[in-house]
Amino acid sequence: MHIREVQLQATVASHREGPKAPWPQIAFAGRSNVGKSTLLNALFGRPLAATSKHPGKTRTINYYLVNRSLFFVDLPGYGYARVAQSERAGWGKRITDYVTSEDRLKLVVSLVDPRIPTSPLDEDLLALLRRCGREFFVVMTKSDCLGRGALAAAAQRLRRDLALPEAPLAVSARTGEGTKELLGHLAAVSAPRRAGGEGAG
Ligand SMILES: Nc1nc2c(ncn2[C@@H]2O[C@H](COP(=O)(O)OP(=O)(O)OP(=O)(O)O)[C@@H](O)[C@H]2O)c(=O)[nH]1
Ligand SMILES: [Mg+2]
Repeated sequence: MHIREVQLQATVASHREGPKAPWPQIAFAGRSNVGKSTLLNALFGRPLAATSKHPGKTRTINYYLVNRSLFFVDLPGYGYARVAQSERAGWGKRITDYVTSEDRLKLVVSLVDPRIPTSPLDEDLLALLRRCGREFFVVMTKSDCLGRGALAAAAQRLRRDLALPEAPLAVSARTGEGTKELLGHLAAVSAPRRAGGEGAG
């Protein structure tokens, strides 16, 4: 997929207040600080999404309209300890609500940090996605921060712990590693469905 055009279309607290357009949505989910917003900026080739070295930057659901035909959705990060328990529970509910009830959601890109032990929060997200029958694609962020051997070991661990059919894709917003492959994977989702395929209408 080539991103010719992108703009921030909506910033909302709940997906129910999100854009009404029928375009498919691809959501980016992961723990706070894993690099969702930074990866989106790398894919866009422009710093549209606000990022921070402190966790808890993105607290709303942000919709980016790509090529006037597809939304990339930047979700609030989960697992950020330094917010009130009530707000954390609220985020979990909002993400769960979005994932379980948004018809236009076609794919969830699940971002995981290869530098830390497999997170139960990431396991929870994948369990939710599997329960709802959602398509997902796992990527390891910040690949520039690990040596090749450590990255390969993390990929095997995550594949095993998260019961993935293949090793997660390594990406880096800093070096650009994996971003072309990721866009290639997303293109399959955004391509118009053939007649008779699901998702028509
Ligand atoms: N070295 C390196 N740092 C990265 C990379 N991607 C993100 N970061 C850093 O990680 C920190 C968090 O990035 P964000 O994109 O704000 O993370 P987020 O997942 O959107 O976080 P929340 O909005 O809190 O959920 C920032 O300091 C980024 O510069 C990467 O590929 N390589
Ligand atoms: Mg963010």
